[in-house]
Amino acid sequence: MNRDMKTVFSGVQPSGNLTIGNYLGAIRNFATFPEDYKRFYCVVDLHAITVRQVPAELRRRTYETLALYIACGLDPEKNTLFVQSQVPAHAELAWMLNCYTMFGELSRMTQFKDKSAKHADNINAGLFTYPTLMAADILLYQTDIVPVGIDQKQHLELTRDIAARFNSVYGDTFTMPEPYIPETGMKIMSLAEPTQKMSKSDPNPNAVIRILDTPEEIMKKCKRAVTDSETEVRYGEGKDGINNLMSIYRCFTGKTFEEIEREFAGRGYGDFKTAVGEAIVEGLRPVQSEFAKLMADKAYLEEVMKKGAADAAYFARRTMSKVRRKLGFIG
Ligand code: AQP
Repeated sequence: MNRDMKTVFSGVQPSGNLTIGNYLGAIRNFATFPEDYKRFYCVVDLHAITVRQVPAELRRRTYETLALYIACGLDPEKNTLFVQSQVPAHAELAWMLNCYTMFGELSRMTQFKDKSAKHADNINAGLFTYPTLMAADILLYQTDIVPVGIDQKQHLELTRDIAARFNSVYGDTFTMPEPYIPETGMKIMSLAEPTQKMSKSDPNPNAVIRILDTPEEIMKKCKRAVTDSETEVRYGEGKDGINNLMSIYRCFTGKTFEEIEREFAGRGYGDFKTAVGEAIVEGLRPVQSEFAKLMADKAYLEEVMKKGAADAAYFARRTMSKVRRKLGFIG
């Protein structure tokens, strides 16, 4: 690979049916990088097992996540689309980087704190070292740019700290990655508790709009979304529910907050919620129809995975041979 060429890496966990948060904060933006960038997009199944998964569901969602990548505009001929567990170098580098990551650093990660609270009966070591695996994912490909939602910013900063630490001991080994956080759709919030992030593993079905929800489900969830006791569609403090719906509407329509406020002046929340639901339904329609076609052809998806894994493994090997040599491993 020509090092003048910028490298992009990102991933999504197949840990639940994907939400419009995953779509607006991450996947939709993956397709915006120009063709002269080397682009790796991974289904990060190793990350998903940090919380208990039902194996058959994990397998199904792995296919689905890959199909959604393609349905959202990622052409497998132009992007390296692959499944993390099919490239063992991710786990190998993660182990090595664990030895260059401090306990105190991992203890400060807010995702670890949040997920430990949610899964108090299963606070496993993988949940704790999740960010080191994420660092391995990114550093393995000498990544320059990582498109993620703002919730992942802290992990990105840790990745940079780990890379800098390793480079300072062993000389220039890893490229220093930069997060790419989109201005719109930075953080989509739960429809039931708009101060919390919308998460695909949220057990409350009304909190989350999934990319594959039917139009009826989307309309129903929008209508039930928690708002406030006012009636004015206005972006402002204390209006978390409305702010979130306005952000979603903005992402799907391209309108500014001022335009949205003008559009719904004097019309109340009912009309606004209907419009938000319709914008989501329309925005997702082409993705859903492409997804259905792709899921009907498993053999094609397997071919994409295989080709993607081979391509990713080629680049991963180059970094691994450098890392192994620097650490003093033989061969
Ligand atoms: N609510 C969100 N708003 C904007 N971006 C979001 N992302 C996730 N939720 C939102 C972005 O989606 C990408 C993939 O996320 P992930 O699957 O790696 O894990 P996550 O951030 O932990 O996502 P979830 O939906 O909350 O999954 P679970 O419930 O399994 O933990 C990331 O780029 C993330 O920023």
